[in-house]
Amino acid sequence: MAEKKLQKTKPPQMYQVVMLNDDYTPMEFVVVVIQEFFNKDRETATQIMLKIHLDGKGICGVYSRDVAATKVQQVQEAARQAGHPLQCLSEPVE
Ligand code: TYC
Repeated sequence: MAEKKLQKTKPPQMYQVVMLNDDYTPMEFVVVVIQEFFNKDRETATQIMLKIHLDGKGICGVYSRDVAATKVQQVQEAARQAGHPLQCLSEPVE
């Protein structure tokens, strides 16, 4: 009889998009970026921005690897176009 393997499918690894504080990017720009690319309302975006400002970094959202990489690119491009040094990265959760 053919060997039967139990097929276990693990949920995919998720990635958190982390934004870093700096001394130059305006708070308002960060709030707008978080609203626009991470689909947060203004109040939530402001809370996340203030957390980054105070703690040095903060999580803007958790996504599959490709989506997280796209978010990072979108933030980097928006910051570059506006001439701000805002930095953002994605890393595996846990
Ligand atoms: N620290 C910046 C300021 O005082 C604001 C800021 C917040 C910058 C969050 C980047 O990811 C950031 N203007």
